[in-house]
Amino acid sequence: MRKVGEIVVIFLAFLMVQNVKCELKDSCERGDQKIKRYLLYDVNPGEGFNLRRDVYIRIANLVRKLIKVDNWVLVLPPWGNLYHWQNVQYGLYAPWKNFFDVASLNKWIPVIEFDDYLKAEGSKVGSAYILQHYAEGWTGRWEEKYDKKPCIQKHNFHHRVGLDGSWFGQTWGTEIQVQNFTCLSIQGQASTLLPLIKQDLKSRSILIGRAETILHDEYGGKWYWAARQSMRFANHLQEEATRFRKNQLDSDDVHDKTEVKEDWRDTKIKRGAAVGGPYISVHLRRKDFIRARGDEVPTLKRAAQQIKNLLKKENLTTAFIATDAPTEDFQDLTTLLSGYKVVHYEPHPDFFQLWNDGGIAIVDQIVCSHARYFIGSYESTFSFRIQEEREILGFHENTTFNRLCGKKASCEQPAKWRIVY
Ligand SMILES: Nc1nc2c(ncn2[C@@H]2O[C@H](COP(=O)(O)OP(=O)(O)O)[C@@H](O)[C@H]2O)c(=O)[nH]1
Ligand SMILES: *[C@@H]1O[C@H](CO)[C@@H](O)[C@H](O)[C@H]1NC(C)=O
Ligand SMILES: *[C@@H]1O[C@H](CO)[C@@H](O)[C@H](O)[C@H]1NC(C)=O
Ligand SMILES: *[C@@H]1O[C@H](CO)[C@@H](O)[C@H](O)[C@H]1NC(C)=O
Ligand SMILES: [Mg+2]
Repeated sequence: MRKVGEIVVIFLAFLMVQNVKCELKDSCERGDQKIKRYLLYDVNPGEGFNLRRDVYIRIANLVRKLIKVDNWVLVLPPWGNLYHWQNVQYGLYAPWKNFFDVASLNKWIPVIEFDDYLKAEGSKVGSAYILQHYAEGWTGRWEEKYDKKPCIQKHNFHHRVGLDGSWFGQTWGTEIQVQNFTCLSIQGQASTLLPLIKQDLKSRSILIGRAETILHDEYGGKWYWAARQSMRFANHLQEEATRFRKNQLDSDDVHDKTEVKEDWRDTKIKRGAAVGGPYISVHLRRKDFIRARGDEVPTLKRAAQQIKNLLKKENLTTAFIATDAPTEDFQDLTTLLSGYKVVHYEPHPDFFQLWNDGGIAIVDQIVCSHARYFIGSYESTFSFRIQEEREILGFHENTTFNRLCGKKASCEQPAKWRIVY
């Protein structure tokens, strides 16, 4: 009888341990359905679209490491009215599928749209960590570290008394309830966060705020490029760019030798194999860059001169211009380039209605990516993303890593971040 009692006690203890384990570690199996955990992230509201694409790669690679241990899913942060998207109504948020092929992202790591997260989990998050630098700045030599600290920058969250200590905050147009809210001073890269996330076993969902604070694990390395290749543009944008190239620029993938595989994982790039359409493409960044990078941004006259030289050098007569400049400036540039065919993408109002500033910018980028020769703007992430696209398409690097010079007739050219496998 004693024996049976002992066995029962041991069995109960075993059950309890199992239970505790399940509660602590949300990765416990229920049937064959592994419990999902969600990583959400957000970026400083002031950052533009193309830096945000870069932050995605940093976080996606963190998730790549997390899914080795647990069943993590990355929640894609909706696109709000970014600083440059002047036609997007305040408070409206667009899903990633408006701009990217989400099925293609999913071939790299598991991702879902925020809307689907809300449907599955409701507007709750276990822990939020808002990243910040150390108030005292860099301390001595470089070391990776993080510490819970008082918040030093503005954030959306506020404490509400009486509700089990939860915090509440507007996030992408939805009020999110956060159980544990922490500001985290950090210096390091994405994987610096691994121990923190692995220790936080109670939270099924974790939100990382101000994710641009952490660096890449390896910018330009193998995993950088794998994540980057998974970021294919949405079909409706690719098709628009294809139509435009065909109609306005006599350019198509067969002649240009820029055909891509259905699945980016099957792609093996032959450098220099891409020819590109019979035009040069220019990304002429203006607006805030004129103020912020004055000496490095050319006047329209100097830009026109450089474009003419390139057209002669490439023995071409057509220049495609992507720019955020006002229409008058584009007209002036066209005049300065008289004798050449100067092409600019103007969307049909229906297309604009649907995909807005973000969609147009991507069509501009795709068209730039397929040109025989590309020249971009100094330190513009918009230009950087075009250069990457050209790497993926297999262009010779001489036709890709070029920038317009500002005041000086010759200037330092962009670093060649070549694709690696
Ligand atoms: N359509 C279009 N939009 C542009 C162009 N250049 C800049 N923009 C807009 O301005 C934003 C620039 O911000 P960002 O993406 O951060 O790139 P960066 O500021 O150049 O590094 C883009 O996201 C676009 O919305 C362009 O050539 N064409
Ligand atoms: C929140 O923090 C408290 C105290 O550190 C901890 O006991 C609790 O498990 C945490 N909850 C979650 C969901 O992380
Ligand atoms: C330049 O292009 C023209 C027309 O496409 C062609 O006839 C000519 O041979 C080219 N010249 C050189 C030097 O490639
Ligand atoms: C690329 O540029 C370098 C440096 O200007 C030059 O030496 C090389 O010949 C170029 N290669 C091709 C294929 O144009
Ligand atoms: Mg920017």
